Amino acid sequence: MRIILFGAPGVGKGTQAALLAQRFGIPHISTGDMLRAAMQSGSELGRKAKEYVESGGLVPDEVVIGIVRDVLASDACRSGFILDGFPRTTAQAEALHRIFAELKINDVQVVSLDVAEDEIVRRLLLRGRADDTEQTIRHRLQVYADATAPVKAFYAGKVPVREVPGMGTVEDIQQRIVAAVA
Ligand code: B4P
Repeated sequence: MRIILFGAPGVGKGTQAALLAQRFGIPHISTGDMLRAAMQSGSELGRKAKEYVESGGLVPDEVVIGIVRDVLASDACRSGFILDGFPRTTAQAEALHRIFAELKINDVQVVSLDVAEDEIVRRLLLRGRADDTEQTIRHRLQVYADATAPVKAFYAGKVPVREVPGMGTVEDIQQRIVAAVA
């Protein structure tokens, strides 16, 4: 099972990816989690990422593309993976396509989660992570509309794109995703 989980910030990508990873026994690759772990450890990657993550901007493409390539090339991803939060720009999607070709990775599906904007803001304010202030959330939603939403058009006609409504309980949404990728 090879899934790219796509959607706006706060649609529940991280929540659903963790459950899918458990269900299918495959790695959950979250660029957001990797960047936050790097920031916490104070590594060079973390120092590079900090200002972007804290303001709700996107970390430069070359930084995230490098870390994703290394993970996908690892043995752990041989039988599948869930990509959560990557790609977020068309340049990242193009790079990912080249990585798939290079590593001979096929059978990838995109699962696109959709949630109304008011509900996204409500969920993120409730989550209360350091980058979940009202101002940062609005900025992340704008960045999503400008830079990330066009990625879906990139995938149209290249790989199957499963549209899944992201409103409802976590369990209901999980069932919808499992049915969509079967
Ligand atoms: P991410 O870590 O990817 O976070 P996210 O998009 O905000 O959240 P997600 O959609 O995973 O929502 P979650 O399940 O947590 O990105 C953070 C930052 O990292 C970015 O702003 C950027 O700076 C940087 N970054 C990451 N990847 C990058 C890349 N590729 N390129 C450049 N920069 C990058 O759910 C949100 C909340 O809703 C949770 O509290 C959850 O409990 C709740 N929830 C989930 N499902 C629910 C449901 N069904 N009902 C009610 N609540 C629900």
